Order: sequence, then structure tokens, then C-alpha cells
Amino acid sequence: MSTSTQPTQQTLAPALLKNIDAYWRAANYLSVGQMYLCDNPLLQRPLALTDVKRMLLGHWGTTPGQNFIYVHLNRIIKKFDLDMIYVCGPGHGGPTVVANTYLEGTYSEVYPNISQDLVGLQKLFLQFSFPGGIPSHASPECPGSIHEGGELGYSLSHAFGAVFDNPELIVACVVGDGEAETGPLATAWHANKFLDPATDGAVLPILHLNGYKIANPAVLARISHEELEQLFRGYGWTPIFVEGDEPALMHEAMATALDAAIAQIKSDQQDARINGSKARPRWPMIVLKSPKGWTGPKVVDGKQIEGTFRAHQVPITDPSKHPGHLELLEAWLKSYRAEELFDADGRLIAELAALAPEGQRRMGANPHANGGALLHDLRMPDFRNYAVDIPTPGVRGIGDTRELGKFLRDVVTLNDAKRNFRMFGPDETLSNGLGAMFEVTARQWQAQTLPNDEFLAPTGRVVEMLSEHQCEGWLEGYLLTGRHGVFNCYEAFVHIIDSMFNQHAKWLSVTRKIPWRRPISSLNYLLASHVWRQDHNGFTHQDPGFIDVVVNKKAEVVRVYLPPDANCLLSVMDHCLRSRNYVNVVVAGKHPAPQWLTMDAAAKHCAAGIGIWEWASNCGTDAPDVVMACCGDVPTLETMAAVSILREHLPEIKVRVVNVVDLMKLQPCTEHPHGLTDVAFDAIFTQDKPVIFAFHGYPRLVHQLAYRRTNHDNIHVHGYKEEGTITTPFDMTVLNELDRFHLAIDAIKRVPNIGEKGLQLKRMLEEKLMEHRRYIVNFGEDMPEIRNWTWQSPA
Ligand SMILES: Cc1ncc(C[n+]2csc(CCOP(=O)(O)OP(=O)(O)O)c2C)c(N)n1
Repeated sequence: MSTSTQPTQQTLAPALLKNIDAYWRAANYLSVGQMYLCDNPLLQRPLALTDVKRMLLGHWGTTPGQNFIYVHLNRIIKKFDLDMIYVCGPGHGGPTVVANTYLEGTYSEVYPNISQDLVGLQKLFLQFSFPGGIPSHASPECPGSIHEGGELGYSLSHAFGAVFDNPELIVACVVGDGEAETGPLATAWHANKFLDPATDGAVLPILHLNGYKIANPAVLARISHEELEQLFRGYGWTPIFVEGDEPALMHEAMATALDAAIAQIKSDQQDARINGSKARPRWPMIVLKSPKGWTGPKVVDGKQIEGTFRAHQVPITDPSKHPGHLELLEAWLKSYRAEELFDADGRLIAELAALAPEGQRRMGANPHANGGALLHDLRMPDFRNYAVDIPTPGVRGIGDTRELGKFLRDVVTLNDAKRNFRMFGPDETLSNGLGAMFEVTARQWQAQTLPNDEFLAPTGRVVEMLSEHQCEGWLEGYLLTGRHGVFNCYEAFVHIIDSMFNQHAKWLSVTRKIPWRRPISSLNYLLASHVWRQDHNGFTHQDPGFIDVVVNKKAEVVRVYLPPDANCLLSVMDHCLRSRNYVNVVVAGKHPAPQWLTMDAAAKHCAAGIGIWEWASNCGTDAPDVVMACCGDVPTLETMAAVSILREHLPEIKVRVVNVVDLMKLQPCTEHPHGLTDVAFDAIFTQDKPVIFAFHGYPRLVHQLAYRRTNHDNIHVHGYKEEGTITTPFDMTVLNELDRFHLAIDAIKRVPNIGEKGLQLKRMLEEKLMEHRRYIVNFGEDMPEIRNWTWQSPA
């Protein structure tokens, strides 16, 4: 199906077409006003230099096209009583969402000072891109937005995340033709192979083919119509083209296209929901080809603006410095004939106001775009019921994430009816040890299946696509619309979405200060298959740096947990799934590993976030000679083994064992709400004793967090030093000097007056390291004393 600018049918009655055009003019006028005016909002007197902002900021190019889309969506929402939200891919079209939510009334409802009158209009204009005002993007401050779009590329992923398990919702998602060149957006078209037409909603992508980015043409705008159409058909979409620049024809074409798109969505959904069709729909999408900076100045200073890249930002520059620009700006503003659109008090005339949907059907007031308002607590199984039995510390477990899998399986079951919990991941749910989930659910998959496939079904709580971008974007969209979930990922490759995490954390930081934005469920990362157990995959798979990225963000938003065993992992995950407005990063192992704490002890330890393991220490309440600290499952194992060595060979050294679950405990309490007071920190780490700190990640991070502590100079951190390859698990720790021998040697070096006995032990441990090397090279596995080592509790 293809719609041209010469529509064969008349979708819009002449009066409606005229009003739609007038509404579009109103939105365009408000957009230009936001970019330029600080006063005289309706030009009730001649435009003066003092009416124009001193700093001119904003993006005009995308805005008129998006205003055009918005008014047409309003019509279609009313016509079909649609539950629809708007995702503004090129979020720099912020003036669109602000102008339109203002016109429909939602803006003034959440910001009563921005009233629908002359005073409010002036404030609306002034606040835009102005110190103390609002950003120029579809930012959290704007009602109806779940996607700021400052960093391009994530619109479609967010849109799909929003419609999972929202069968009545349609997300109209504007994709910039420049945005479409980004990696995340380019893969996002495949999301249609994961959407269940029976139980999920629909996404209506609107590719905004306005031809240009900031300074370049957009690739999709410079391939033939046929090639573009084939591209989207190849991705499984049914493109409907709306092309042109003559407003009246374009209104008609857009209305016809939207009618067709909605009819197709409804018919596809009906086929699946009523007729039981199992076919994957070829969902409709719209390609809107319109000039960049449509209706704006045609030529400025002898250069063409409309329909070129030059329309991207502010087409008319500072009138105080450029003769003739004030007149050009006035003529541009007047071209929208605001006097026909607003009454003398600045109120949109009733005939036009009636075009907007009402109540929660307004895209700015749709509760899906304020997901916290729809959020229900998860029904949670009692994590204590999944306790690993610990008859004695050090017993070997089956793999911490494998225990967690059973808990998550039951989270799925308990919330099955509500359909508000999902696990997203790039193909690693099984590999990360969470296979128990598949006892009760499947991977959602709408493409073909073959007899040997496993755990694929039209609908399921697990969604896996080998695109970390999609997994992240889907989960974000899912959370932002009021649901819960987990992203499980290889630790090294979660870096792929560093920047998406950044943006989500920023969103959360801002929304915390917006009272009408209700808290949403936290974004939970479960990073299994971590650096220390990627011995078989090698160097490429060894990178614990995501937590370094995470801790850069506002303390009020980020939390990092490194549970040492399965019971702690269960306790931590229970907490994360109940939490709101955070990003929680949980790093856990999947391989059989020693278990340390009973469930009661684990729950207490995790609640404290850090603690002295007295049962593993040999100094009782006395001051220690050395603090052996650990954070992470493998560092804990190596520390415990090092402590055993010291206890056996140098029992006179008083060792205190400290375990850190909650990394942010290390930061001062003035920096992070979880941070220890200096007094509490000193009580654990002492003021002057050496601390040998075995850390899961890059050593620098511990120093960064603890640099203000009294005893910082005595903290010696062992962590990942970017040494790695395919080798044995223990050798990974040896290469990075995180192993028991290096830890014990470091303790010997740091404890004063250690004597000849200590030096002998040091030599013995150095010899052990050589023996280890010889052994693994000969046998290809770790020495039996390493493989079979178990913790022996002190007598
Ligand atoms: C990931 C990313 N890279 C670069 C930019 C800088 N940038 C802002 S707007 C823009 C061009 C966008 O073009 P398009 O998506 O076609 O939007 P429109 O032309 O409608 O403004 C670029 C490159 C960005 N915001 N995000």
C-alpha cells in the first residue's frame, strides 16, 4: 500500500481540514515563540528587539513536521478512541511536545503557572531553553514524554518496551531519518519479530524523512523510493508513504495514511485475538517525507533555509546583530496568523481546542507516560524459602545465579496474571544460569520456529535478542510505563549500553525532582558470566568496568551490589525488585562456588551492606594487624583462602576479614546515602592498619570511593588489571594478582615486624605461584589443591 500526495479519497471534511491546519499553525507558532520570544507573545504590538531572547537556542528543523504528526494523531485518537502515547525520537523537537501538551491543556494542569492565557503564554515562551527553565528536548519535565531523545537512537526500543503487555496501547514513534542511522535504531526495526499481536500493544513508527541531519543529508533520504520501500518491507513492515510540502494535500494524505495504518493495526490485532491467527503481522509504518523546517523562512541572508540542513537549529540568528533579521522573524511569526488562533487573552479558540482528545486520551495526560502512576508492587515469593543450606561455611554451591533462577521463576509465576514482570537479555538467560525460568515461561518469539528450537513461544516473560541496545531500551520502556524487570547480561558486554544507562540515570535524577512524576520500578542489571569466570572465552569477555561507569552517576540513583554467595544474592535481588527509581547493578557468579552465610546471616549482612566476618577472623574484638577485605564472589573466595594460609603459617598475625556487598558503603555518607560515616568506616577498616582489599573490578574504583577515609593510604587494592586470556579460573586471579598467594604475600609485606617466619612463608608462596604456572601449562587445569580447596573453620 502506498499513499501519495494526490489522495484518491477525501478523508477530511473541508472544515476539519481547515481546523487541523489551523491547529498545526498554532503549534508552529508556539514553537517559534518558544525559541525566540521573551515578551509580546501574541505580537499585539510590533516586534521589538527587547521581545527577543538574547540567547537563541532550539531546533526548528524537526519541529513543524512533528507538530504536523501530533495534530494528526490527535484526530486519529478521537476518531478511534485510541489509547496512544507519543515518542519523539528526535527529542530536540522539544518545542513540539511542549507546544502540543500546552494546546491540549495538560501542560497547564501540571504547571498551573504556565496558564492558558497571555500571562502563561509569555512564561511558556520565556522558560524554553532559558536559565532556570526547561530543556529543549522532550525532557522528563514535559508531560506525556517517556523518551527525552537527547541522545538519538532509542525511540523505537522505548516504544516497543512500552507496548509489551499493554494490549490496548499504541505508541506513535517518530524516528528521525538521521536517528535511523544509529546502531540501536537500525536494529530496532526487528522488534516486530518479538511483539505478540494478541497480548501486546502496537507501535506505529513514523519515519520523519525530512532529508537532513545537522549538516548532512540523511542516508535514507538519498536512496530511491523503491530501495527505501524494499528496505522496510524486508524488515517486515508495511510502509505507507506521505510525501510533499503543500499543506492541504499533505493533511489529506496524512489523514488517509493514519486511517489505513490504524485500520491495519486493529485488523492484525483482531486476527490474533479473535480469530486466533498465529501469523506475524506485517505491521504498518508511515514514511513522512516533508521539508526540514517546513513553513519556516525560505531564504535568510541569501541562503535557502527551508528544505535544507540549514533549517536544523535557529534559522534566523540574533536580530540585534543582523540587520533585517527582526523583520524576517516578525514576518515568520505573523505567517501563522496567531490572531485567528488565539483570542485576545491568549486562549486557543474553542473551535480548535475541541480538536484535542479529552482527559487521559490526551497524549500529555496518558498515564502510560507517567508509569509510576500505574505501578503495582510485584507479588514476591519469600526469598528465604530459596535458602541454600550452609551446614558449615565454605560448602560448595551449584552456582549462585542458578539458585536465583528458582526465585525469579517464582516471581514470574506469582505475577503471571498481572503480566508486569519481564526478563530481557541478549541470548544469555540459560548461559547465565537462569534456566529455571523456562520451567514456567518461554522466550517470546514471533518469527519462524523449527523442531529443535527450545523455549520459544508467541508470548513469554523472557525476551532475548542479540542486541544489548534493544534489551536495554525495551526494559527502559517497560519500566517507564509502570512495570518491573531485569536485564541479564554478560558483564563485559553490558558496556555496549553504557550510554543508554547514562541517559536513563539522568532521566531518573530529573524525575525525582518532578512531583507529578510517580516513582517507577528500578532498572535492575544482573551481570553474570563476569570477568573472573570468563577464562574459557578469554580477554574479550573480561571487563568489569561497567560499575565504574555506573558510579559516576548521582548517588541518589545508583546502587552496586556484589553478593559473595547465593543467599546474599537472593537477599539483594529481593531488595532490588522492591526498590523504586534506582539503577541497581548486581554482579553474581554462575559457577559452583563456596557458600558462606546462612540465610539469616546473609539477610543481616546485606542489610548492613558491609561487615566484619568474625567467624573468619582470628582477632576477636582486638585490633587486627591486618584487614583482609573482599568485595565480589571470587575475591571473597581468594581472600578466605589467603586468610587460611596466614592462619596456618602465621597464626600470631591478627587478621580481620571484612566483606563488602554494597559497594557504595565505601563512599562517605556525605556523598552517598549508603555511605558509612567516617567513624563506622574506621571501626571496620581501622585508622592505621594495612588493608589488603580484594576487589571484583578495577582497583582504582575502590580508591576513588574511599580516598577521603582516614586509612586510605593503607588500603592496597587487588583487582582486575586488564590481564587476561584463555586460561584456568585460578590463573585469571594470578595474572591479576588477586589470588590467595598474592594476597597473603601482600599481607606479609605490609604487616610490620613480621620476622623470618613471615619471609619464609613469602618465599614459599612465591614458589607456589611458580608451581601453579608449571602445573597449568602441563595439565591445562588448576592444581588439585586449588580445585579442591575448602574453607576450614577455625577450631
Ligand atoms: C547519538 C547522538 N549522536 C549525535 C547527536 C547530535 N545530533 C543532534 S540532532 C542531530 C541530527 C538529527 O537528525 P534527525 O534524526 O534526522 O533529526 P531532525 O533532522 O528531524 O532534526 C545530531 C547528529 C545526538 N543528539 N545523538
